[in-house]
Amino acid sequence: MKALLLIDLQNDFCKNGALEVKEGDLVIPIANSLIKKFKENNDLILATKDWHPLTHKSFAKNSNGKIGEVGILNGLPQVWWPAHCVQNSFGSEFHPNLNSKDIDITIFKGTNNEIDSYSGFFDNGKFKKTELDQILKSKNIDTLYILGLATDYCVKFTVLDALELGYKVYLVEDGCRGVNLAPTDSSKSIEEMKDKGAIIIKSFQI
Ligand code: VGL
Ligand code: ZN
Repeated sequence: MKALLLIDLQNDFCKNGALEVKEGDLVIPIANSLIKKFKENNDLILATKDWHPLTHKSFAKNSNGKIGEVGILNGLPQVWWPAHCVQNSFGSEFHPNLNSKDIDITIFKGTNNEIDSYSGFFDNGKFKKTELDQILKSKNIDTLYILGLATDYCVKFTVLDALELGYKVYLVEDGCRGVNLAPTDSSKSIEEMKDKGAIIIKSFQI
């Protein structure tokens, strides 16, 4: 069985958001068209939400870091981000044009102040698992179609963990956009996902 997994389609990663991803909004119609297809086929639709407390230590201001620079948070390398996706804020809501009523299950991540969580499956230290893997297994899902924001962080780490956990993964390339702290970060991420076994496709092929 297959499922659609939408990564962090939240206001803060879209136009005028706190951690705006260039062209982030352009993936919303692509997500909606796939939501429609999966719904028509009775396939499961899941989404992740980045869901930080105001006091999250990935925020530059909470760790005396400089936005965009890399530091260390509890022993792990950490990019310092502007405050974003604060729990229950407007920025943490799904993009208003996303057909979120057809999302069956939402997984919240990044809730622990002390560690960031890019992947929908694990925190960045792989100390704790979210409920995502158990949910997928309980519904006999072995194949994931993944898209969202941002290519070089949450999409990438979700895809790599899914592959390690044994899922067949299709990355919907036109449904992703990246932060690109360095200009080639997104294209390098796509190469890495491909090298590790992800099948790179365009939405029209589904
Ligand atoms: C993300 C940076 C910080 C993402 C989340 O959704 O890719 N990136 N938090
Ligand atoms: Zn975050």
